[in-house]
Amino acid sequence: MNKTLTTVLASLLMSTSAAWAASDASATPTDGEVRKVDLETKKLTLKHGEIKNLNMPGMTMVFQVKDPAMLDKLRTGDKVRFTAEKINGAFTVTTLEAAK
Ligand SMILES: [Cu+2]
Repeated sequence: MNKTLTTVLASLLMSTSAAWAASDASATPTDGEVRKVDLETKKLTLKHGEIKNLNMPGMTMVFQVKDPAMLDKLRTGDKVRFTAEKINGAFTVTTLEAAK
């Protein structure tokens, strides 16, 4: 392998891991639609777009919520904007607001 190519590959690797580190630090808001609100188990089912900081494509899935009060005003079919993070191994909605 020639030296130029090695340098290019090395810097490519570094910028990729830097991007990962940055995305771990800050959650990007994602669009979602409420599919189910479970007040008993404090869980929320969302159909969501790509969640960049979790490296997750769009899908419908169940989330924990950081604050159960988030669930109070939600109804099935509501459009929301939310951020999610992995907390203690569980995908957790950390912020949530109604989408306009
Ligand atoms: Cu998902």
